[in-house]
Amino acid sequence: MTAPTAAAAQDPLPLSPWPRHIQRDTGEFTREGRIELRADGVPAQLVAYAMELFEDEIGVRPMRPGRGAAKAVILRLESGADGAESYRLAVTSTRIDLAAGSEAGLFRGMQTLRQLLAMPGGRIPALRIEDAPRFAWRGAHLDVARHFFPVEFVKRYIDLLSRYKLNTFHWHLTDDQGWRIEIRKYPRLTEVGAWRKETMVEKNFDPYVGDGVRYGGYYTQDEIREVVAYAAERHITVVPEIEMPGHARAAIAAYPWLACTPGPFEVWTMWGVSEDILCPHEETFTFLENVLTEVMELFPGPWIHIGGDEAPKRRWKESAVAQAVIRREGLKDEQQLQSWFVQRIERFLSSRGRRLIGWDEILEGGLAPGAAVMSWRGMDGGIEAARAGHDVIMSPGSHLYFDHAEGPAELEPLSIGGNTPLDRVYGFEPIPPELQGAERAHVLGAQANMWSEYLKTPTDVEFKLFPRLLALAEVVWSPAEARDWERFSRRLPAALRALDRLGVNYRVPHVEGLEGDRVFLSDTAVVELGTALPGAGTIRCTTDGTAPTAASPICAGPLTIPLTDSGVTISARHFLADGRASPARSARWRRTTLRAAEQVPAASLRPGVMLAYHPRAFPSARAVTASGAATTQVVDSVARSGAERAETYGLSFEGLLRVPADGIYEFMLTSDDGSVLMIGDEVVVDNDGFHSETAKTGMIALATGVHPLTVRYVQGSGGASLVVQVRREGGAWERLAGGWLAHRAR
Ligand code: TNX
Repeated sequence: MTAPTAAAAQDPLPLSPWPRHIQRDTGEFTREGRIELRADGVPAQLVAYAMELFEDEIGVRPMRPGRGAAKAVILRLESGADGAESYRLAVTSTRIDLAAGSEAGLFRGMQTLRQLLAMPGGRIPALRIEDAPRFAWRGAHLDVARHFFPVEFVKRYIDLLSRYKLNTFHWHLTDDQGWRIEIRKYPRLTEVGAWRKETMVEKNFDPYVGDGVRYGGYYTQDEIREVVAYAAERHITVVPEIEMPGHARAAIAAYPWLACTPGPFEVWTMWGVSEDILCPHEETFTFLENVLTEVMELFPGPWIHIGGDEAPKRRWKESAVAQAVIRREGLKDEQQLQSWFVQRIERFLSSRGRRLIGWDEILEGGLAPGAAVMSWRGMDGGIEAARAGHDVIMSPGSHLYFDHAEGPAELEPLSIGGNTPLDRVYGFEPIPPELQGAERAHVLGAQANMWSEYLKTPTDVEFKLFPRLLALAEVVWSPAEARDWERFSRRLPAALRALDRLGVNYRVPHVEGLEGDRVFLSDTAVVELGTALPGAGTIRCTTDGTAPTAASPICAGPLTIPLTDSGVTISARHFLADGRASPARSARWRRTTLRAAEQVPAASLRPGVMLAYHPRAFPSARAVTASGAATTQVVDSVARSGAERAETYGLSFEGLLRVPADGIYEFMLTSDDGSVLMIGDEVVVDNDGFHSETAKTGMIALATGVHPLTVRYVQGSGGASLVVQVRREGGAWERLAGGWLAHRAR
């Protein structure tokens, strides 16, 4: 008995997504010897696809039958079998049998076969697989309005989806920043609406900074047909999205009479939500019906997505035309006008045999029964829609927004924000526990959304798509019971190698174990580094301040680091076999001593800290001081209370921290916008600046007793939040409140 065989039997097969039933037999199919392909009654296109697949994966093109080959690949379309996407695959040492009740099932099965053929040496272990999808809607979306992607890339995107058994491509074709589909009746949509004079640089909203470079592009109807046909070959339905009544500024720039105000309008050059939306007069409906008629000619699938999200009602409030429609139709307000708008479009689409789908806002104010809802603002819209009897696609921002960052912001390219790591996607459950019985069947599936404000190139999109698409594929295809994070991560290295061969720019998982700077009360410390993908590659690190390279030492297992008072910088990167690497991650680890407590008589301590509120603008959190405050009061927790009335303001908390025992204490500041925490003169956590909700941590060694505590917070614009937490090293996080806080009696 030799070890390799035993080990090979243990190795998880490189299948992604994992199939419903799999049984391994003895023996293996190898590429040696002559192989024939038998596919009676299977359409030529699928046979050609199968031929190419063998050639791509093992460099062997099977022969036509009847030449006495020793091995056979047999594709069969079985009548009577489940017509959906299920398939059966059996491999022995001489035969590969793939059978399905539909062409789509054969195609899905071929993806499993492809992954097996890619195993080292083209050797497939004998096995039997019976497989079928869990959900009917397994989707991924691509926004081509904010940034335009050429036809070649759109096809590649679709091909990549098809390899992981997704079946729906949601093509976001229009938005405020560009109209990307040729409409013969309205040529200005692409002559004018497909081009913007420039694009905002990074996040320079205010003051606005543009790049001065004209930008745009669109797909001709021939190109659209080409993409739809390409997707159909892969059994992928293309769902076109034409946004209305909001996110329509590019259309309005082309035809200003679509708006409620005279304009003029430009195709938008920055991100966000434009107030200029389509006006609900008859000309708009004629326009939309004409546009949708051409759209329906191009897209044969059942679904037409009409957007419906984020439509500010200000223009309708101020428009005589919109108000007249409200009166004429006996509507209550602008909200109901939006619902009436969507229902009118729904009737138009359903009279032509199509189904309307829209973002969850279309639920507000009532929705026609046949319409479906895509839940993006969390799961609630989806739950409400399913309870009301609508079909639902789950695509919550919390789990399936692939434009969000995948790791800590400092390790990511500029993105819209958020933090949606691989394991979060993998842990997503499309059917929420709130839904019961028949309601559950309304969840048709789930989809990832790829908004492209900060994705300029195909390479940027691929970085966001993988490896998270592999996690999504398993969520929507595999049975819920088969979901196993540990097994999934063991299969990932093989999946990434397959992506390497296709030249996909997937994200290399970052190094874990260097989350923030640390302090120690000892002369040495032990560092243990890892990644979300143990075994995929190697972690290399330095402690001399230089950047880690492919030649730096490998840091496997626990490493003891000698510390100094000034600190040691540990930097690490995760390298894969092909040389691709994660960004370097660094942390400063420092030897320290206990900070002595203040001498304050216990009798003069009072509970809580002093909060000073300044209803005015500050350049940073650090610049907020206690003096000159509008109000000062004692509060029993360090947090933004929500009682602050000004739009922009500063808060300063001052008092004493009660430390129960000698030790190292860690603080976490989660804020939108900036915050800082100081003990005495030392800045322990610096989370300053104007930013969306972000968490930062810091550590300090403190002696038993009380220590001067200051926390400062600045609110600029948008969201406002401040949460401060503390923990004794190794303990659980607690809010910085109650017994942690004191101030001196005056
Ligand atoms: C919200 S999701 C939007 C999009 C943005 C996206 C950015 C939705 C229906 N609307 O217009 O691109 O957030 O994450």
